[in-house]
Amino acid sequence: MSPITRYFLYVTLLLPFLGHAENGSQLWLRYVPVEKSVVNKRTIDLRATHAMAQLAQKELENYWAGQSVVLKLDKKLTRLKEGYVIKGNISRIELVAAEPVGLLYGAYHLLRLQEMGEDINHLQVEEIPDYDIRILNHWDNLDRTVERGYAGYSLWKWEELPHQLSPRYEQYARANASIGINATVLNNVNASPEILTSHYIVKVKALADVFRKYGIRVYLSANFSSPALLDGLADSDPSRKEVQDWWNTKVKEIYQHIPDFGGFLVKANSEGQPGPQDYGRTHADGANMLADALKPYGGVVMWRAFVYNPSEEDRAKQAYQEFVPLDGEFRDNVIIQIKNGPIDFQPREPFTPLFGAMQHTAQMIEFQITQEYLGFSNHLAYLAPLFKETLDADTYSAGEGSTVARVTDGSIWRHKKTAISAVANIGEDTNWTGHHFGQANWYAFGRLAWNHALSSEEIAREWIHMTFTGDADFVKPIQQMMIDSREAVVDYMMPLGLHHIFAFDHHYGPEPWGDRKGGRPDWMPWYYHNADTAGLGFDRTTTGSNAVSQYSEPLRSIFNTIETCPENLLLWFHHVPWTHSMKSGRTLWDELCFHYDRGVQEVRGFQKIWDKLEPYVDEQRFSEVQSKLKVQAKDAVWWKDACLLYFQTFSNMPIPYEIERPIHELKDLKKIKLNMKHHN
Ligand code: BDP
Repeated sequence: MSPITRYFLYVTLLLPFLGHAENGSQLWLRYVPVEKSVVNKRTIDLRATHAMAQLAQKELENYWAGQSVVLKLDKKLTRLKEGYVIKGNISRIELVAAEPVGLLYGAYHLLRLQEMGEDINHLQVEEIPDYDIRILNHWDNLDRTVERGYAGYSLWKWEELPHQLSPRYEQYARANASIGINATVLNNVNASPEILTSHYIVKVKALADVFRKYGIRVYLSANFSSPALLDGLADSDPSRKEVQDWWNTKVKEIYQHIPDFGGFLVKANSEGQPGPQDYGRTHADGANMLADALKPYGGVVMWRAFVYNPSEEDRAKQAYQEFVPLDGEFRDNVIIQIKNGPIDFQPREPFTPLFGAMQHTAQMIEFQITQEYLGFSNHLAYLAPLFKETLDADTYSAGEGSTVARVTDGSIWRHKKTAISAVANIGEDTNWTGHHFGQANWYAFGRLAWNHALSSEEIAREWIHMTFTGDADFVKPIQQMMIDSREAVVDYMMPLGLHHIFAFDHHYGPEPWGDRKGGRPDWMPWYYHNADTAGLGFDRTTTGSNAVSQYSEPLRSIFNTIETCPENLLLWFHHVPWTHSMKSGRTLWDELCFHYDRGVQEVRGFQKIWDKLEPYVDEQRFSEVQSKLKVQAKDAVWWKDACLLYFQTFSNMPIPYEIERPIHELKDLKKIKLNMKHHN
């Protein structure tokens, strides 16, 4: 190669990655193109013709700096599903999959090993995904606002589609494929019926065509009243033939454009959305109607269990009461989509007792990656520990070891398809997620959907290596900070099982005193914390709302008894006297104060860790994270002062002298009204 060619190669290929400031737009995909000298020495030999296999080959051609690789398809290896086998020694690697997408996933596996500096000379890998459908839920509206989205407008530029394709569509698909995500719901569960018009279906098709290259199937949230709203049917009663026919025709139209369309996600009879109960029908009647329309094409209905009504009944019990009696009535292409906790994506909840309680119905988890209740994109909160806490929780529904992961991944009860979902935190922001560390939560969801046995530590380590650097002096403290971060948020917002004491509209700041005139009681903080002069917490024991009865033994008794109830869920299940003696020997009141203070101190600690590591991080990302940590530190003090000063009006006990004094007055904090309007 002439010096001029070499220089040219250097400038075009390498410089953009070396000299330039980073802005987070590359996510964890900061692969460096391989040098020509390497390319000459190794081959990426493809023994298949499928376009996705070619894409796998291309990714390795461009970025794999190791030995030669041969990629093969072997359709007989069905046990691998979308997974792969990698075997290799110092001179040659063989990557085999049953499906073309398996080769793509295998290619990203190799690149991850390379990025992390792992041994690539002795490879014996077999990877099989734990769930068939690994899906993101976008709560994106057609006007490009994003419900509970904190990273700018929606990525989907509906007004430009189908003619113009933003380069970000492909980048999005590639990022998902690199972590094994294979499906996406494009629109908000509070679904606008318009998404099902012919006008929008061609736009959806344009996106589906891009995503398909990376093995990603498109799903849509469907508004249950679409037949009436779009085409003037008298109603959308699922028992009427005309309504079923409407859906059959609509589904046929969708599949004409999108032959691998995944199916529908439905929020019905929940928070004002229409549903089968409007006509005296059940959730099963509604879900089955859609399932029947999708069945001939292999489509799936993801029917949400997030239903509750203002009533005398504890909100935490309602999904179980509604769905358990319907077990066995759903078609086999219906999966019930259940939020990890029984209330609503709080910083900490016990798992929803519905998990494992319906043995004849497929169930899937819905996590929330977007931080609606964990400080938006302002707070650093690594969510893998939260996801793991639910996945690893033992439901005891089929005896010991029936974890939420195992009752949903098909290993205890076989169902046709298994799935796992999460509400995305992605938007138009340059760095995709608003906070650079928000990327780690997208990454962690994908990795856990692929393999729920991975540890939070391992996932953090991978992400840090690929997103920042592999230098141990950086990786170790940042990994620790990430691992601690979710608990820090719990501490300064809602420790010991407190929940939903957020400001009414936006769910960002504290408003434990909140009480909207005429508002639904089950949207009011006092409904959840029940503070009075006797104590604090929601009594869900057998003498209270009896929500404990929805859990299998021995959990029911463990939760029911104040002495055995885990302290991190104490106020979820019990109304506890202020003077109750905690395991530490402190009173409940003192313990509460210590948790709030610990949360504040931890965030201050994160600031110190981050500032000290400035030399390891590029300028832009360093200063952006630094500013966000400042906001988080201020917010943590705001939370602590608001909650302690307010609860103190009930406990009438002093804040222990060891902890920092409040710097706000309760009356001033009560006046704060953030302009972040949103329906609850
Ligand atoms: C709540 C959100 C609301 C969503 C709802 C849901 O506040 O915006 O529409 O969940 O999941 O967490 O349907």
